[in-house]
Parts: sequence; structure tokens; C-alpha cells
Amino acid sequence: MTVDSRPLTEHTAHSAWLHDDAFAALGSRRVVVAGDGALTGTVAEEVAAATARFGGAFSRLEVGDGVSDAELVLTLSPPLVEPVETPMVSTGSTGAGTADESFRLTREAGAVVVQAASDAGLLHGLFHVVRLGEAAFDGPDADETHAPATDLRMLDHWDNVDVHPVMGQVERGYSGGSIFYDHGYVHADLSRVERYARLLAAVGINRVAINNVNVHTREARLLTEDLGDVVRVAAVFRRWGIRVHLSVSFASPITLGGLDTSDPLDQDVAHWWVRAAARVWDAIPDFGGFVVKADSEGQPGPFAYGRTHADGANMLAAAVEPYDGLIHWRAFVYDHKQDWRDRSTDRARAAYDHFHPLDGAFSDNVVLQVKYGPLDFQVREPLSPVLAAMPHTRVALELQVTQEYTGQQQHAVYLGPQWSQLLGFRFWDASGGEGGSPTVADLATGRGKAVEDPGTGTWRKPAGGFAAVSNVGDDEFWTGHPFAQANLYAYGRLCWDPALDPGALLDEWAALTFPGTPSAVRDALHTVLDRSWETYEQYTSPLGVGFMVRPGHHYGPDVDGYEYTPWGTYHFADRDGIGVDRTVRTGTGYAGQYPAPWSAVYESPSTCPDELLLFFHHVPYTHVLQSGSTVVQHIYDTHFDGVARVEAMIGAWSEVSTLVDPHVSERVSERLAEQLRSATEWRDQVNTYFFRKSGIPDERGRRIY
Ligand code: GCW
Repeated sequence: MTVDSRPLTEHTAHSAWLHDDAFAALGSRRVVVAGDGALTGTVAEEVAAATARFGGAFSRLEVGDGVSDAELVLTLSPPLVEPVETPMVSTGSTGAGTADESFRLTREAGAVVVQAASDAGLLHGLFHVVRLGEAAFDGPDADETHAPATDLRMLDHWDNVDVHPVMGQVERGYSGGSIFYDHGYVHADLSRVERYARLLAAVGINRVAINNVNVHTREARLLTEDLGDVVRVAAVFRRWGIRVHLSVSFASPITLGGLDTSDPLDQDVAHWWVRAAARVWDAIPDFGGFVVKADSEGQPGPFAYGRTHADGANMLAAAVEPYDGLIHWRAFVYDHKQDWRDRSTDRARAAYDHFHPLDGAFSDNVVLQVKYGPLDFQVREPLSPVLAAMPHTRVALELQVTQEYTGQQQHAVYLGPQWSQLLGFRFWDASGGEGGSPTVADLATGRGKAVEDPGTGTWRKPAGGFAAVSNVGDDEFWTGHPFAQANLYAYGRLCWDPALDPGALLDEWAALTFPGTPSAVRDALHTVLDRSWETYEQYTSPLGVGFMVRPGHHYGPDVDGYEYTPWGTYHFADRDGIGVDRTVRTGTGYAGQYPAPWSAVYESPSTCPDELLLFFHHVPYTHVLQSGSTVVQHIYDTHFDGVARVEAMIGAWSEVSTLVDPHVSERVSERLAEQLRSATEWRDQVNTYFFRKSGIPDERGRRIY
């Protein structure tokens, strides 16, 4: 076992949304916790600490013991109250042995009872009461059942055990080092991981993959000789109802097992994985499963043997099946060595082209993990058509909480509104109404209405849930920018209930993170964050065309940075126009991967939504948008406006910055200054580029270089 002997860096971690004072309402009450189970123990510890701090009273009872004067009872079923008339809402278990995590809350004359069928449900119920604060107790009489939308609410860490020469300790990490690893070792002191697990439990996350999907030599060994380290980490998460997953290399039978192949149809390969899985579950009985990035950006996969991705995934699925294990198989498969001169290859098409033909071929315990857009976590992309094209496959929606392409936690960008919009998108309805067709959230959770599609018939998708790349590191605020905590918070809450309002989530987060702060601070947070996603979009790449970032690290503007590279992310700007023709009629045909009506809506520049125009069409700079502006004038206007908005954000923050913890305030002010510098750089480079290309001046005569 490899344990780092060096001490963890001496700094305290910010309390984030579990500020001690967030427990004041609960902690000042008489609280009873009843029931057994490890997580009930965790609940009891939380309540004991809170009541000790705020002068309440705590007792731990057996289920069924009489309770007289408690103001809050947290109990496992059987009920302490009258039998429930309506049965608990079932979460529609999606396998992998996840317990029923629902809970019921009743309030009668100010006395609150939280009742759950499992100790995991009880823990969620506890944090629900914490979130409500005083309202938990002084609200009107109530009887509510709360259940998560899906069992699969996962965070992926792109943390490396070794420091990677280019990507560092955490790939696309903007929050210092890793909370798990330090220069080749797993931290001896996992107290930071424990605090993280507590934060995640409080927002309902129940699965974590602890290493990068790019699995390098050192990281691969977590599966075998360094499994002991994973056992330690899993023990920490277990106390908070969170199961651990590992990213594994498809070539492990070769690199770790000494075989000469990793062909998924080879018997020895299959046996190697069977033995590997047996060892893992023997050591960690509640282990979650494996995450696999195969045939993607240089990672090995089944293509090397002429096999399909279903062959690859199913071979692994068979190895983990006896343990209720899952294989999260990523759909991020494309040619990253394409010739930029070749206009017929379209990276956006790749996932659909590879995976759509495999629908129905995957085992039940395979979850196909699909990035929300067809390219790569851009500030604006259409929804990946794969989500709508695989009726018989469990598909997880993958989001990126770490802000690789959205300001790298230097910029304040609240992504709740973006995710909420993505989750509410309806592939079979372009009216924007509450039409009868399912949303993306319905597709991911396997809930909601059945799909009625002339192409695919009527179907209801098996649930794949949610996954997202974490934005956390060993930074004192966890996330670099203190406001980036709000993204992690919102992600967890939206996994639990995708219909939650992102503005309300911001309020929840602020109330828990900065309890007791004046309402002026709350207002300023809204001014800074409410429209920050849109603001970031304004001053970066326009109208859905994407990228224009500096190659490699992806921070800051470089309009042509990826234009003549093999990565497949081009804007095709010339003196006349810009954009990628992805139509069926004259382009790459990508628009045809959508079901009706969106295939038709995207196909025509007159109906394609403005914000995605350049994703689907190559148009002249003088093309008139639905907004009435020309493309080039839109570029100028949004870029000037975006920077003006950042100035307004700074103005709003400076009015309240003395009212918050100086630590937080200093970090926020420093980051806002960098955001303004960077936004200005974006504005000037993008505007200048298009002015020089098109020769068309700004109607309003503003300064362009
Ligand atoms: O967004 C891209 C990143 C890579 C990442 C890859 C992926 C882990 O630039 O750093 O690799 O996506 O999602 O696999």
C-alpha cells in the first residue's frame, strides 16, 4: 500500500454550504434519531454536534420507542406516526443495488417527523431539514414524500495519482491540487475527502469516480496493487452514502496483466477482468463500477481488435454483473487526428455515427455516458442527438462542473441556468411549450412521458442518470472561485430534481453558505451570477460556433487557435462569412441526426435559433439574424455588452464586499478583476478579428483595433 508520509498542506477548508450556522434551526430543537444502519449513525452524529452547538437536545432511540416532546424525529420505518395512506414513492430502482433513498416529511403543529425506508433516505431527509432552516419547523402542516429523480447521481474526478507532465495533478482542475492524491501517492490524511463527502451527501450525490478517465500507468494500478488505497477512500465515502467507482484502462490486461492482447472477445482477457472485478468487490463490497474512455483521444479500446464498443462494454459488464456493478462507457469517441483540409469529416457527427447502430446491443448494466453537446462542453452547443437516438440503451447525461471552457473558475459563471435549459429540452417538440413529449431529464432518468417518434416508435428509456466532472481541489475554497461552489451545489440538487429553478438554487446555496448575511449581499450575488452564463457567452465565441480558445490549456481567446489543427473544431471564417455547414442539403448532414421537428428547425438558417446559427450554418457576415441584427454587428454588440456586464458585476460586488468574510471577499474581487481583464482581451481579439476579416465597421463606431 502506498501511503504518503508527508502531511497534508496546512490549510483549513471553507465550510461551503455546510456553514455551522446553517444548522441553527435544527440544533436548537429537541431532536430524536431512531433506527440502526451506518448512515443513521452519521445522522445521529450530525444532530448531536448541532444540538450541542446550539443548545437543543438530542436522543438516540430504537425504532418504535415512544417519543413524547420531540420537535424533530428522524426515524427509519416502521413509522412512529400514523400509517401512511399513500405508499412511499418508489424511485424506480435502476439496478446496482441502490437503496430506496426517498423520505417522507410530516409536520403537525410544528412537530416534524422525517421517516425513511433506508438509512440513506434518512441522511437525505436530515439535509433537507437543514436546507429548510426555520421553515422546516414553522411552516404549515405538511405531508410530503421526496424521492430522487434517479439512482445514478455521479461526479467524476479527472484527478491523476501522479502529476501528469502536461495536465498536472488534476486534468482540467482549477482548484489547486487533488483532494485524493499528491505526487504519486494517496493522501495519508483523508480528512479533506471526508469533508467533501459530507458536502456531496448534503446535495444528494451518491456516486464518485475517483480517478481521471485518461488512465495513465500509475493510475491503472489502483485496480490491482494499489487497491488498498481505494479501500481507504471508499471507507470515507461510505459513511456518507456515496459509492466509489474507478476509471479503468481498456488495455489493463496487457499493461497490468501481462497478456498480449486486450481483445474483448478473447477468453483470457475476459477472465482477467472477471478476476480483477472479483478482487475489487471482495475488498469493497459496495463498489460502484468502472468508467471507461475507450478509443478516444489516444485511450485504448476495442477498435484495435476490430470489435465494436458493445463488444468492449459487454465484456466488462459481464465481469461486474455478479456484484450489481455498472460500466459507465463514454460516448466521447471521435477522430482527434483528422485533416483540417477534409471538409467531409465532422466531429459533431461522431458519437451518433458510432453508437446509434449499437442501440439495443449493450448489456443492462452498461450506462452510455454522453456529453450534453456533440463537441465538448462548450458554452453553447445543441443537445447531443445521441440522447434521443438510443431507445434501448441506458444513457447518462454528462455535464462539466469544472469550467474548462467556461472561464476556468477565474470567471464567475453560474452554470445552473445552462443545465436547467439542457435538462428541459424536448427533442420531439420545438414549440417550447409543456408539450406531451419527454424532456432530456426524462430521458436520463427514465421517468416522465413515453417517447412517441415516428422513426423509433413508442418507447420509454431505461434510466442512465447523470454524471459530471467535478470542480473540486485542495484549494481553501474547494473550487478556486468561491462562487464556483454554487455550480457544484446546483449540479447535485438538479440531479435530485431536474425541475428545480436555478435562481432558487442560488438562494438556497447562498443562505447555507453565508447564513445571516444582509439581503444586499444576496441581491449582489444575483446581480453577479444570474445572467453570468449568458455574459460569458457574449464575450467569447459567438452564435454557437465554439472554441476560439488557446490550444492546450483552453483559457483566453485565440480565434484561429484550433483552425488548422487535427482536433475537428473549426469555425471556417473567411472574408465573406463564418460558421459550419452541418445541414443535410449542403453540409455534413449532422442536422439530420435529430428527430423531427428539430432536424428541420436546425436545417434552415431562417428557423435555426440565433444562438446556434453558426453551429449549423455557414453564413455571410451580413446575414440578418432573427433578432434583426446582422451576424457581424451581433458579434460587435455582444462583445461590447459582455464586457460592460462584467464591469457592472464588479460594481455590484464592490458595494457589498465589505459585508462578507474578508477571505471570501478578497478572492472574489481578485477573480473579478481577472475576469474583466480576460473579457476585455476576448472582446478586442474577437472584434478585431472579424473587423479585419470582413472590413465591415461597427455601426456605432466603437473602438476596434
Ligand atoms: O474536454 C476534453 C478535455 C480533456 C478530457 C476530454 C474527455 C479527460 O479537454 O482534457 O480528457 O475532454 O472528456 O475525455
